[in-house]
Amino acid sequence: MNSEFVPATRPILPGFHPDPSVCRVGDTYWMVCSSFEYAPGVPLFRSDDLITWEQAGNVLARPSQLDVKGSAPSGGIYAPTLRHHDGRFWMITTNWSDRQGQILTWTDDPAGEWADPVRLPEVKGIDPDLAWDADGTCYLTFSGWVEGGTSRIVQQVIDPSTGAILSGQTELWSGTGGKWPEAPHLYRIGDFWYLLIAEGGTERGHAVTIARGPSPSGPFTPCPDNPLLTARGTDRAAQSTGHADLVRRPDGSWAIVYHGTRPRGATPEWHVLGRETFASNVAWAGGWPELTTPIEPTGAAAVTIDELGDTLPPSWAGASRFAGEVLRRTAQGWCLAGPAFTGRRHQHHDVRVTATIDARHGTGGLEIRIDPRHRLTIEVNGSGVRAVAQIGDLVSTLGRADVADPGSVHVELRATTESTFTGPDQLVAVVVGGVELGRMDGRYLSTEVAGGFTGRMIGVRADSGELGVTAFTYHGSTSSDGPL
Ligand code: 6LW
Repeated sequence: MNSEFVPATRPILPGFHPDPSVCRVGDTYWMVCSSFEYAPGVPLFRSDDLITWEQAGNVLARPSQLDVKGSAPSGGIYAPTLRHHDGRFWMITTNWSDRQGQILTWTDDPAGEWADPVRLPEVKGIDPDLAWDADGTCYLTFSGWVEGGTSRIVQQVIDPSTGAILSGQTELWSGTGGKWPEAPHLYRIGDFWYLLIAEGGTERGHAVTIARGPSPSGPFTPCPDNPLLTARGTDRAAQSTGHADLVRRPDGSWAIVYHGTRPRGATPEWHVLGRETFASNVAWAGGWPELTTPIEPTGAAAVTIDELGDTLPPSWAGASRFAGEVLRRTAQGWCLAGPAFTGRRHQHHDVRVTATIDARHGTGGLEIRIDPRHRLTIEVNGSGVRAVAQIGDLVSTLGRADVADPGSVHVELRATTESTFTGPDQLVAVVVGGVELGRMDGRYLSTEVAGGFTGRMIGVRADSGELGVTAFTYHGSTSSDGPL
C-alpha cells in the first residue's frame, strides 16, 4: 500500500450505501449501491465533482423489475455494477432471495426508466461485473461458487441484450488468499486489463487487491504492492474498507469509490449506520494504481428535510415491499397499509425525526431499526402511545403515555452522540410535549449485534389497519458526517 495514502474520514454517501459502483459520462458521474430487502432497489446518484451527490432515482423502481416479497433482512439485492457502453447505461446485480440469478437492465437515460431486466438464472454467484473488449464481446465477471463451497472470481461471455450465455465458466485470479474473493471489476487501461477485487470478508479484514493481464481473461499478474486498500489493524475513522470501483475524470486523473464503516464507542466498537461510501484520489506508479488523498466533504453538515410531501422521494423504501405499494397519498398526508415498514436511511450520527401519526384507523408508529428484530418503536393506538425496544428475542416496553387525540399524535425519535459513555450513540423516544418515553443504548441497533449487510433505517411501521402519517421531518447534523 502507498505510504503517502491519506485515508478519508468522511463518506461521500453517508449511511447504509454499500457496494458502490460508479461510471462517468461527459461531466457527470453516476453511482449505484446495494439495497437488499428494500424496494425500490439499487439507488442511483448523480454528481459533478464526486463529493456532492443527489439521488436521481432508483434503477429497479417497479415491481416488474424486482421481487423482494420473499426477502429476509439482508437478502434481496446484492452488489450492482453500473457501466456505460456504446451510448447506453447497463446495470447488473443479483437478487439473492429469488434464486433466479443475475438481473441485467439498461437505459439511455439513467434518471428515467430502466428496461424490464433480462435474467441469467444459470449464472450462480454474486457481484456481477460487465466489461466489453474492442470487438464488442461482453465479459460477465463475478464471484462464483466452485467445488468445495468456496467462492472464486470467474467469467463467462454473454450477450447483454438477451442474457444468453456464450461461453463456459473460466476461473480468473482470486486474490491474495483472503476469504470471500468478490466484487470484481474489470477495466481496459492503457496496455493492460486490470482486475480489481475485494477479499477478506466485509468485516474488519476487508481489502481491495488488484492484478493485471494482457486480455480480459488474463492471465493476471498480482500487483506487488497488494492490498491496494485495507484498514485492518489501523485506527482509521473508516474501517472495513473494501469493495471498490475506479473512475476516470474528464482531465484524465483517476478516483476510486469504496465502502467502509465508522465504528464508535469503547472497545470493541459498534457501527450503526451500515457500510457507507467513501472516495479517494488515485495516482499511477509503474503501471499500478495507488490511493493518495481523500475525496470528501468539508465543513459542518446540518440538514432538515420534510420527507413526505406530495410525492414519495426516491430515498424512501419499503422492507420486502415497494414503498409505493404500501403507502398511499391522502388528503391529509400519507397512509401506510399494515403490516409494513417504510422509511429512509439513517445518515447522520446525530438525528432527530419528528412525525405526526393518525392512529384512528390503524396501529403502528415511528421506528428506527437495523432489522425487524432490532428496533426502537413509538407505537400509537386509539388509546395511547408506548415506546417498545426489541433486541432479538427480548421485547420491552420502555414507557407509556396517554394521548388526547389519536388522530394527531406528535412523536419524535432521536439518535444522539451526546452523553454516551461506552456505546456509539443513545436512542431516545419522545412523545408530544417533550415527554421522554424511554431511551436505549444504540449499540443494540448496530451491525455488531444484529449482523447483516444493511444499516439503520428510520421510518413508519404499520402493524394493522391503515396508519396515517401527516408529517415526517428528518433533521441530521454533526461536524463529522458528510452531507446528504
Ligand atoms: C456483496 C459483497 C460484499 O455482495 O458484501 O462487502 C456483499 N462486500 O461484495 C453484500 O453487500
